[in-house]
Amino acid sequence: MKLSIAVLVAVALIAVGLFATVGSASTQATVVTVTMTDFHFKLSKTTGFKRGVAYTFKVVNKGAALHNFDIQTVKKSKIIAHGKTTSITVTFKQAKKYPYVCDVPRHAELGMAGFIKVS
Ligand SMILES: [Cu+2]
Repeated sequence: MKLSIAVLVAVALIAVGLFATVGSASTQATVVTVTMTDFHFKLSKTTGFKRGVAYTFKVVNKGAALHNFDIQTVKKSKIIAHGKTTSITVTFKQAKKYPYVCDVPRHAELGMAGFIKVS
């Protein structure tokens, strides 16, 4: 009797462990916070991007003006107001430098532009 309970507990623990492993592998993307000000982007992660890996860019507008985060040819966030947050999830397909900008007129030339280097 004692032995069978121990076996049951062991099986239950293994099952929980398997579920936890599968769950995290399929749903977790690396979160990168993109802080937007007038007129600058600051990314919480700037190096070590890998192709084939999912990244969720959490885009936060701390400026006064409207802004967005547009990874050109890949995906763009919506344009958001001061104090708002939005997000986009991206999996880069190629090892190259992906340019990003803010799409609001003149913001890129004022400094809201950069590159994400993917290897
Ligand atoms: Cu902007």
